[in-house]
Order: sequence, then C-alpha cells, then structure tokens
Amino acid sequence: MTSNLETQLLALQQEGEKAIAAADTLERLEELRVNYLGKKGQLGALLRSMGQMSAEERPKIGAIANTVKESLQTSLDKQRTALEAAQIQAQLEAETLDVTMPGIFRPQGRIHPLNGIIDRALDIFVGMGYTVAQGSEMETDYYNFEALNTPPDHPARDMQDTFYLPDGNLLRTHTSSVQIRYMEKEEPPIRVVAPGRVYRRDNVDATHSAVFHQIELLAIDEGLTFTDLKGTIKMFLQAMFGDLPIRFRASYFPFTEPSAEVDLQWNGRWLEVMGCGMVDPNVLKAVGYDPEVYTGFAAGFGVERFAMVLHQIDDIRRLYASDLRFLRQF
Ligand code: 2U9
Repeated sequence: MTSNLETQLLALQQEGEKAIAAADTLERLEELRVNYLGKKGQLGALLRSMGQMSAEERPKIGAIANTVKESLQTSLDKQRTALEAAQIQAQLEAETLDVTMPGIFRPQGRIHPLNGIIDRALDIFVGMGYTVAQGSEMETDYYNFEALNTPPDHPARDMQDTFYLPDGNLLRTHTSSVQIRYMEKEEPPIRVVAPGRVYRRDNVDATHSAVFHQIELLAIDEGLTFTDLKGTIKMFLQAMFGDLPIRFRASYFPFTEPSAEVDLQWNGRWLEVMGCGMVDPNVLKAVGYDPEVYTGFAAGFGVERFAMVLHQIDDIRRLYASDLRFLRQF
C-alpha cells in the first residue's frame, strides 16, 4: 500500500514534469497547474487516500508528497518564466521597425496665395480688436442692396450687376450683407471684419473675374470720425505692405458718405488699393441704430488685387487655375 502510493507519487512527479516542460503556452501551463496542484488536482486526490494510512507511514509519504509538490511548483515557475520571456521576445520581433524601409510619399501642401493674404489681413484686424464674421454667398436683394442704401432704381445697381437665382435671390456682390446681419444681431460698439467670396457680372480678363474675394471692415461707435478711419487704414496698409506713402481721394459709394478711395505708392506708381467711407446714416437706420448717437466707418478691398500686387502676379486667372507649377512658388 505504502510503496504503491509512493510509486504513484513519483510517477505523478515524472509525468507532471514532462508535461510542464512540453507546455508551449501560458494557458497550457495554467491548465497543468490546476490539473496537478489545484484543489481538485491529482496530487490532492492521492493525498486524500493517506487517510487510511498507518501513523508510521504517514510522515514518510507526507514528506515525499511535499517534495513532489515543491518540485512540480519549481518546474511550473521555471517554465512560466521561460514562456513569458519567449512571449516578450516574439512581440519585440513582431513589432520591430525597419527604419531603412522606404516611407510613404506624402506631397507637402501649402497655403494658397489668396488664403495667405486673407490670413494675414484677418490677423492684423483681430490684433486691432475686430471680430471675424462670415455669411452666405446667396443673399436676398434686401441684404445685398436695399439695406445698403441701394434701392432698385439706384444707378449703382448697374455697376454691381450680379447673378440672379430663379427664386429672386442673388449671389452677393460684397460681404457688406454679412455686416448688416451682424448689426441686426449685435449692439454697438461694433468692430467686425468680413472676408468672403463675392460675385460680379463681369467679363473675365487678366484683371477681372466674375468671382473674387473681398475683405470688408466695419466699426460703429459713439464719436467715430473720418480720422479714426484714416488711422485704421494707415495701420493696416503699413502692416500689409510696409511703410509706403498713401493718399485718400474723394469717391462715391451708395453705403458711405463721405466716401474715399485709398491709393498706395508702390514701385513709384500710385495704385488704388481700397475703398472706404463713413457709414451712411440710412444704413444705420436700416438696422435700427440711431445715427444721431452712433457713427461708423467702413472699408473694403479685393483680395486678388492685394495678392497680385504683393506677389507680382500679372493675370488674375492664375489664382484659380490650380496649376501646381504656379502654386509651388508661394
Ligand atoms: C456696411 C456699410 C458700409 C464697405 C465698403 C468699400 C468702400 C469698397 C470695394 C473695394 C474693392 C470692394 O473688393 S472691391 O471691389 N469696397 O470700396 N467697401 S466702403 O462699406 C460698408 C460695409 C458694410 C454695413
């Protein structure tokens, strides 16, 4: 009986160690641990039969059982360490980066010259405390013309002819409509700058396009004067072009009175670069502001014009052609 149990224990040890050494995954190893040393495992089952043993035999078998248990546990630990190391090694090998492999070619993009001008101009105005506002390119007659002191019979409608949609809406001829909507929502003091795409019914040539970009600024407050307008424009043109001579020439716009055009001396020649003026009282009334309390100034410029001057571009159409040979120069 004794020798039988002893033989069984030693056989269990031998078989167990063989199986443990052959275990090739951590899951398999755990199965073996449960099978041999677990609560309902084989070693436990053998030891339960010790109950029927005599008092002299018991310590001897107990000692053998302990040795078997410790030996199996040691083998399990050793195999676990080895398997874990192998797993890490395999993971390292699988995740190795070959830094000599050719990369995926990603052509570098760049800012379009028109967006470059818009970004720079907006930065300058934001620096002066202006808020950027945008709006729809499709507008109603009211927001594009009527609210800007340009009734249907106004001669300026011919110069600003645009594209009309079948429902009576139109494509905006300036971003002033954005500012009308902004004033309807907000109360003075107002400092707002509106960049965006605008439309004119123009024949396309080197200096005209039926679609172009405009930036308009508007300031409304108590006590604003033409001097504030001149100072703001001078600061802006200085930041944009450098410290060059500028001059204001009297002009006319339906929505400003008085109005002026701004020229900049560039390479020895006077170039017209902006339009501006004091906001017409009728425009203030249209948005519900009292022109006896508030005054304001406004100005606008064409982004294409600025880009052409600053980058010496001779034909406006190059800005829309998406020719990479052209665009890569910027
Ligand atoms: C409101 C009231 C008045 C904006 C202004 C101009 C003068 C102007 C042109 C320059 C070249 C447009 O791109 S361009 O064709 N703009 O000359 N724009 S005053 O006046 C406003 C704006 C908003 C409520």
